[in-house]
Amino acid sequence: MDCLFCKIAAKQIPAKTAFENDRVIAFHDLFPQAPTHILIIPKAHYTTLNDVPASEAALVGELMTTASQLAKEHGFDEAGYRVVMNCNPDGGQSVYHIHLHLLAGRKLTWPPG
Ligand code: D5M
Repeated sequence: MDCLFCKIAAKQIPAKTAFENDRVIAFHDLFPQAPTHILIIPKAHYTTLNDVPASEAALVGELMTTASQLAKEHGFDEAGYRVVMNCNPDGGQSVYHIHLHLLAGRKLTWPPG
């Protein structure tokens, strides 16, 4: 499958890895929108959030708990951070393999654009 993030998960394309286990890999965004901007993805391919069955709820939960763990490790848990998953064009998704953005290190504005 011609998927950028599958290739990163398979180490066919380099990325700066922040965390990895059998199910999940986290790596630094190539075009950071905050001082710390990490993407957390499942190694299994799901094109959008719409494609994740309820049976994989634990996997999506693991993306979130990985984000909070990384926030703690980087010292952002008290100051705060944002996690966001974009879905389809109006949601701003540009890479079609689900990924959770972890953004931290500056005061983030709300609502997002
Ligand atoms: O987010 C897709 C994100 O993926 C966006 O913030 C840029 C990032 N990106 C694109 N190519 C790479 C590579 N090669 N390494 C790391 N990060 C990358 P979306 O929510 O789909 O717009």
